[in-house]
Amino acid sequence: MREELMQIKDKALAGMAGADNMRALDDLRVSIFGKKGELTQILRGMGALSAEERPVMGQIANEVREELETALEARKNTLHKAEMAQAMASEHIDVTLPGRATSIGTKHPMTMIIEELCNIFMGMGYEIATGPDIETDYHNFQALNIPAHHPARDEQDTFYVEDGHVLRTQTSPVQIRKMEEGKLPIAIVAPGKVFRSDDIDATHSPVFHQMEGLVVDKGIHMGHLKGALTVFAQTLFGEDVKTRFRPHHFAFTEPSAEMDISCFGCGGDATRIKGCRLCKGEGWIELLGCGMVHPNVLRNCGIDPDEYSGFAFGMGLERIAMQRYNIDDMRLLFDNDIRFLKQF
Ligand code: 2NM
Repeated sequence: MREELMQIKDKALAGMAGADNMRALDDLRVSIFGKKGELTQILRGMGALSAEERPVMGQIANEVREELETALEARKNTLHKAEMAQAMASEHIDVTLPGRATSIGTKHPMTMIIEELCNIFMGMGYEIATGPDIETDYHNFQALNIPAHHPARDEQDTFYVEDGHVLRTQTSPVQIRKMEEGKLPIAIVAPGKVFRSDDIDATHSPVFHQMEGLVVDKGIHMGHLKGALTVFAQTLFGEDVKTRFRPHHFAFTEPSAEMDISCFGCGGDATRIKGCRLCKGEGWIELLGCGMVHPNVLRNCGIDPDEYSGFAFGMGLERIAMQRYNIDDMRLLFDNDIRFLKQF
């Protein structure tokens, strides 16, 4: 047994010296001291020895164990230090490197305008309504008192898609759908994309944005229209802004008008600032179209025009964004150049 113990010791010490990483050293530890380890087996066999031999062998076995444990610990420390040193050399972090910036997005100017206008109208008690971009010919034209072959259909240069559908040329079909639901009174604004087959230039795009509004109740008249739209204009452009209404024609309203606002560049006095860039010397800027909803339109939606009346309005949003943010070319709003967009 003494022989065996010496052999185990020599082999273990040689093994430790040869173990060049913590993993190998730990495997070696298990092969010596583990449950089935060589030294463990020997110590277990002690019970079979005679009473004289047991204390002698026991002492030798304990000395061997202690010596191996000490050697193992020493080797462990050496390997640990070496591994740490290597990790420090290969994994060091250069804390002086500049950090990686996260780029945070900004709102698109059109989004900001839509939110600003929605907030103004919500403050006046209107709800926001939306509808599909692809509409039936009925909702986009016929219900709005624009029959087949009406010149408005040519003017608008509509994108026709398959079986009786069009890309909506205004957001009015949203108002039609709201009236068809039959819940009265109604006070809504409908912001969204509209589509017209226009060539692209600094002031035209085949895709642009509109916001239209609709109020239907008993006793609604032109005074409500003028009051509501004047409050809207003054909230958007400042309370000194004046409005004026010029007669116009739309198929879906009667009477119809266009609303101008006094120029916020020259304060409405175009003679004060010679050649005012905003109103081109007019003193007024056209802002929107409006009118009293045509009785035919109400009837088309199942509303009795003898009982109810309403006003409606519509405006292009790109022009408002361009004035608001001093942008001189509409294409900039659609190019999606981050360098341009993040300025706002
Ligand atoms: C405009 C101008 C005038 C309008 C009319 C309707 C509806 F559905 F109630 F008939 N919605 N929007 C309207 C009226 C739109 O845009 C320049």
